[in-house]
Amino acid sequence: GCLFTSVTWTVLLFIYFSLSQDSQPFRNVPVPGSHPLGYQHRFQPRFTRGPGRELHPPKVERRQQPHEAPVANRKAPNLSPEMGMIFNEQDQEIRDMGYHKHAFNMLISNRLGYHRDLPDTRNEKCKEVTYPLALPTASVVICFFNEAFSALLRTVHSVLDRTPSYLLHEIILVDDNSELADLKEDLDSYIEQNLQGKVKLVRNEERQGLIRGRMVGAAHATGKVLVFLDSHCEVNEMWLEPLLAPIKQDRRTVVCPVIDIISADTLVYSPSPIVRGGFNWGLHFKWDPVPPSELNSPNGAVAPIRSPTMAGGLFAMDRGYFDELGQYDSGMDIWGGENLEISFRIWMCGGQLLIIPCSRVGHIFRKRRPYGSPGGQDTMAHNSLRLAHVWMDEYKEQYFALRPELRSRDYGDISERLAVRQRLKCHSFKWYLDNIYPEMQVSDPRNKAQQPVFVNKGLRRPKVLRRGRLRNLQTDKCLVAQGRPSQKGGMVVVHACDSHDAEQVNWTYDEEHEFILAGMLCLDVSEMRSSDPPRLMKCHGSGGSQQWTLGKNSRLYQVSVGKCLAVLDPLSHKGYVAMAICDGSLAQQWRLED
Ligand code: LR7
Ligand code: MN
Repeated sequence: GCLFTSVTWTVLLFIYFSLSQDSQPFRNVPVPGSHPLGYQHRFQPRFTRGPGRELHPPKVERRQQPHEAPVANRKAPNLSPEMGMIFNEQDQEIRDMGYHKHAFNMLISNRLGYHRDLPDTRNEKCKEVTYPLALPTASVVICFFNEAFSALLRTVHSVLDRTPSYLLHEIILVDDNSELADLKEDLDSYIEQNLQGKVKLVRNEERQGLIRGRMVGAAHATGKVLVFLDSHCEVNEMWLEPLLAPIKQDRRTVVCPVIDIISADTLVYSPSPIVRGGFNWGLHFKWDPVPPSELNSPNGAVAPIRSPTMAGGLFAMDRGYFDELGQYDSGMDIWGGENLEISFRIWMCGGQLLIIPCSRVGHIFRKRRPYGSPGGQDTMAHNSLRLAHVWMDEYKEQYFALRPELRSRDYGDISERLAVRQRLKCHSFKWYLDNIYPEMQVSDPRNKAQQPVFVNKGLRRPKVLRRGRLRNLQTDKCLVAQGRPSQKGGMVVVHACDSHDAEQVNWTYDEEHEFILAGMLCLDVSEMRSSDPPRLMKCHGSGGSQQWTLGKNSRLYQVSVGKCLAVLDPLSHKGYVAMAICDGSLAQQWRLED
C-alpha cells in the first residue's frame, strides 16, 4: 500500500508540475493594498486575490514528522491554481464530499498535509519588536466537531511547529462528540504515536457546542494563559509572544491575533487588513475600520488596538481571569453569540480587549456553516437573546426592533449570569456604548430602518485584462448564454461564431480572474456540485467558484473546481459544455480573441 501510494504521488506530482505552466502569468501578483471598507462580509473577505501568489520560501528546514502525508507532497509549492486539480474519480469524490461535509476544499487540504510554510504577513516593523523572555505559559484549547482530519492536524502541527516549546504548556483538543469515523478511530493513535506529551484529547460524551466545549477544555488546562483556536487555523511566525506579553503586563487584558484568511476554495493564505471588531443591532459581529484615534503607532499598525468586540474563535486570556470573569454562559448552545457576550463582559467589567497586529493566525473562512444544531434550533437567536437580557439593558430594544418575534421567546434561566454582572460590579451598556463603541448608531427603536451597513459596491472594480469572444478550438464555435445574457443562473453553450453578434464578443477577463459576460454576470461553477454545468451568476468578487485561468495551453481551468471547461459532444447542435478532468484535448481548448 505504501509503495503504491508513493508511486501514485510521484506520478501525480510529475503531472502536476508539467501542467503548472499556465500559472506563470499570475506569479508575483502583489498583495492588494486593501482598505478595511473593502471587508464586506465575514465569510466573503474581498481583499485577497490572485491564484498562485508567490509564497515566501521556507526559512527553516522543518523537522521531519514521523506520520505525515507523503513526503514529496511537502516539497511541492504549497499553492498554485493547480493544487485543486482533479485527476480521477477518487479526487472528485474527496473534493465533493469535502465541500458537502466541511464547506471547504478538502482535496487541497489533504494534499497540503499537516505542515506547510506560510507567507509571513506581519508588518516589517513587527520583526524589530522584542518581547520579554519570561512570559506566562499557554494552554491552547481547540474544540472541534466533525472537523476535516487534515485541517485539524494542520492546526495542531502549526502550533507545535511555530511555538517555542517552553511557552507551550499543552494543547487540549476537545472532541465535541464528532461523528466522523477518522476522528473517532484514528485520532487517538495518531496522537499517541506522534504527539505524545504536549497534546491531550478530551471527548465530550454528548455534543455540547463550542461554548460549553471550550469550558470543558479550559477546565482541563493547567497553563497560565488560555489560548482558544478554531479547528481549521494555522498559526504564523512568532504568533504567541505578542499575545502573551500584554497579558503578562496586565492580567485583565484579553488579546486577539489578526485573523488572516485561508481561502475555503484554494487554501491560499493571505493577509487581512488591520480592522477591529464591532457588531450591529441584529447582534451579528462585523469588522470596522480602525478609527485614526485608535491607531496607536504613527506609521502602520504595530501597536495593540482597542477593539469593541472579538470575532470569537481566536483569543488569549489569563486562565485565572477567565474564571473570575465568569468563563462563558453555559446556557448558550452550539454556536453563536458568545463572542459578543464575552466582549461586552470584558469591557463592562473592568478588562480590556485588544487586537495585536503583530500576531497572525490564519482561519479557513467558509461560505456556510457545514453543521446544524442537534435539534435544528436557531442557537444564535437563543444565545443572543440571553446576552441581550443579561448585558444590554434598555438597548435590547434595538435588537427587538429588528427581531420582534424574539421579544416573547423563552431564553431559559439567566440568574447565574445576572449574578456575575452583580459580583463584578460591571458598568452599564450605555457606558460601554459611550466609551468603547461611540461609533455605534443608536436609533429610536420604533424606526427600524436604521441599520448601519457597509457600502462596498463600486469601491473597487477589477481591471479588465482582455476582452473578446471565447472560441472553442474543436468545434470552432463560440461560448454564449443559452438564454438572455442577463439571466441569473442561466447556462452557457457553444454556438456558431458570428462577429456581428454583440453578445459573443462581449466576454471580459479581469484581474480577479473572472469571466464576465456583457459586463453583467460571471461564469461560475457550483462548488457543492462541481459536476453541474457552469452558469452565469452575479459576480461575488471573492474568487473561488468564479476564478478561472486561461493559459498558454488554451485550457480554461476553473481554479476552485480543479477542472477544465469542455464541449460535451462536438457533433451535437445543442452545444452543451461541462466541467471535465483536464486532458488537453481539443474539446477543452479555448481562445479569447478580439
Ligand atoms: O457544536 C459545535 N461544536 C464545536 O466544537 C460547533 C462547533 N464546534 C467547533 C468547530 O469545529 C470549530 O472549531 O467550534 C469551532 C468554531 O466553529 P465554527 O468554525 O463553525 O465557527 P465560525 O468560524 O463560523 O464562527 C465564529 O463565530 C463563532 C460564534 O459562536 C465562534 O466564536 C467561532 O469561534 C468564530 N470563529 C472565528 O472567530 C474565526 C474568525 C471568523 C471571523 C470573523
Ligand atoms: Mn471557524
